[in-house]
Amino acid sequence: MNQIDYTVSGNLALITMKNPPVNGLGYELRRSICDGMQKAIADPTIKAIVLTGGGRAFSGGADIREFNTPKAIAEPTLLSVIRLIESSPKPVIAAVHSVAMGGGLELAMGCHYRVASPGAQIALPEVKLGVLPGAGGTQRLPRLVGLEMGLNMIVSGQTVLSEKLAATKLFDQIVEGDLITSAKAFARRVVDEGKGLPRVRDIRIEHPDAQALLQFARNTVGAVARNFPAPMKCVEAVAAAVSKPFDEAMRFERALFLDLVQTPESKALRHAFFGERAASKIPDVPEGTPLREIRSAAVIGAGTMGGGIAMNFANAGIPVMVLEAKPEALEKGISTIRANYENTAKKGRMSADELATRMGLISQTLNYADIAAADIVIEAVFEDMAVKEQVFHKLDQVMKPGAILATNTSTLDVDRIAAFTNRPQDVIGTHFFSPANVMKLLEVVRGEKTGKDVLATTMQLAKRLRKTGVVSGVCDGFIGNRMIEQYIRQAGFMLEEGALPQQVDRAIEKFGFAMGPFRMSDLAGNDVGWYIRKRRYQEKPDMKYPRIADRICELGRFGQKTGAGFYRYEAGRRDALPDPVVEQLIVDHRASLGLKPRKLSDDEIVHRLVFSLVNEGARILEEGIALRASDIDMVYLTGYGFPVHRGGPMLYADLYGLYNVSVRMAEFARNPHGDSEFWTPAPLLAKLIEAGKGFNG
Ligand code: T1G
Repeated sequence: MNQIDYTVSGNLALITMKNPPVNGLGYELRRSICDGMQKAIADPTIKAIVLTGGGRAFSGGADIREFNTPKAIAEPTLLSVIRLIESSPKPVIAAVHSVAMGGGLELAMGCHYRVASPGAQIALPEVKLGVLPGAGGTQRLPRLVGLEMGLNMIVSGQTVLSEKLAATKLFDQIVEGDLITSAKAFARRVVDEGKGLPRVRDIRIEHPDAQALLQFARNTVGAVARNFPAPMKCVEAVAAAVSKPFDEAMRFERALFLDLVQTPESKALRHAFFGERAASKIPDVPEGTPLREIRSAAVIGAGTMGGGIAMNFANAGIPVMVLEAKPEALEKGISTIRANYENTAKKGRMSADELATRMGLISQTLNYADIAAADIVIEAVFEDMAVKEQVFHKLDQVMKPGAILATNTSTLDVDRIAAFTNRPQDVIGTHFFSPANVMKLLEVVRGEKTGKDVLATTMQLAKRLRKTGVVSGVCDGFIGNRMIEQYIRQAGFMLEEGALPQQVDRAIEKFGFAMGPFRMSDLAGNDVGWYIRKRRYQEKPDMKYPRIADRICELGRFGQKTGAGFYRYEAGRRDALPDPVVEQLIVDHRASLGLKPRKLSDDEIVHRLVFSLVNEGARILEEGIALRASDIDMVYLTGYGFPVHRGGPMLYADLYGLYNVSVRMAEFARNPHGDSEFWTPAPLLAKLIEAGKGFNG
């Protein structure tokens, strides 16, 4: 009983779960609840039992960490705990507060009565983890809140606040004030009035046309959940609640759950759940590191990036001042921000008041003196070291002591930038991804001298800006861009070997990427990559590089912004249309190399692209640029459109099997054209294969 408190008051027993942080229903807690229940049932002086959660949650559900381990199915399973409660000869009253999710809500629904505080987060979010409620949730929730609401909550995983469910059978009372006092009073009334032992399983689901509703749900889910099997199985489990006897439907639900929990999609979603949380943990920066207060911000540069960055602060309610060198640039930047907000408002996603509030938080200036008092300043000027040097010299002179000086550079050396100031401990990289007000990823680049408090403050700011902050060390391209460079190289080699842009893009988009490399390049602007490659050719003259992208740029085909790139674009449209000019250019280029084109399979295309990320990611990991493999996955899931149902490049490699990855890499290395040296497995990869391990343990 070490994970509950068991207290008695009068003829009531109070069982309080205590498994911080969220009373995850792991084996120990399940065991403890059963022990507490048996004790109360055996005690003749106890007439009713109140069950609640200690700390910040009633219960956040099953302990996801136990999934796919023996503990998850060790008796008493959650099903057994709920069965013990439901069959109790004494009434069990759940006192629900803060969070009752997943198995936590299922536990409450197994009780005879439920009282709740207002504002409690109620959800069956299992579908977001690639599974479905596996302890009766699909059978009990529709019985308590109605078929339509139950179906919607289970298929979407959405959270509903307890008071919104006050009119349903889910809660017998929503109680203001002290929950436990009210729950005990309710329990005493149950006993005194002999209100009996109502079981949710005995409630009949009433609906005028259940089959039509279920068919509508099947059609809707089928259309949107192509890569995820769980939503459709949620519908089928709820359908069983309508058509099958309770116990048979429970067995059906359990079978679906056990099937889903083994799927790669569920493993990917659970990996992302924990990966998002792990990313904010920095081994040598303790939890309690004092933070600097961020009450105001400044952004240098009102271009696409600077404007987007400023919007992040306004969206978080943080006043931000935008500085530009020229009035016309400043004017253009601010009007672009306003236009973005107006566009959102036009779509009904922002009210006029909200728009005014956001714009009211954004001020502008041409004068550095005006930003001196800002708590953080983020530079988003041209990606050129000389320009950065000018800006950081100025910031060093102007900014108040203790201000954080951040650079939005996407590849340049943050240590060199820090050295332009006398306060390198205050300098950090905050690499936003375009469009900065949309993309969730924020690479937080830790310089050699960046202070721990500056790092901790910036990571906390990432959360306030609703970004996924991932710490990167200093190297060319940090984590994401360093890996994507290898990905783009392989894509270019494959054009030279025999593929066309549309085949490469189609193959990787079928794998699940939001956009293939050539469509992505046309969108971002082919000149961006061209600028970096020119630098690369100087820095690494021996590095083997495909050259078709250069040929495309030499024709001024920079992509959508010039109406043509790897594809052609009709005026005012963004559809990427295959272009015979490009195909001829590729044919001519192959001939100039003396290359006889060959057929490449989609499988080769996909795995050369993905495993190029994996091999470079392994090098980044062993160099300590990334703290953990799941950080690399979070970078790709939140910044590069890697398919969520695959979990990120490193998890995909784990599930593919690292030995099998090395076999494919050996195959790619035998290809005389695709840079066989690059395909030497990174030492860490070889080590893990040797140990029979994966990147993620
Ligand atoms: N299992 C294990 N750890 C969990 C957990 C869980 N269910 N929920 C949270 N944590 C950890 C989390 O990793 C973090 O750890 C800490 O708690 C605080 O979380 C049979 C099969 C509950 C709304 O999907 O949505 O029940 O980083 O930072 O913002 O049908 O956590 O501190 O080490 O998110 O206050 C279904 C998932 C499970 C709920 C709290 N339940 N959790 O949010 O804190 S499957 C869920 C959340 C299931 C049954 C099925 C949120 C929260 P660390 P946090 P928060």
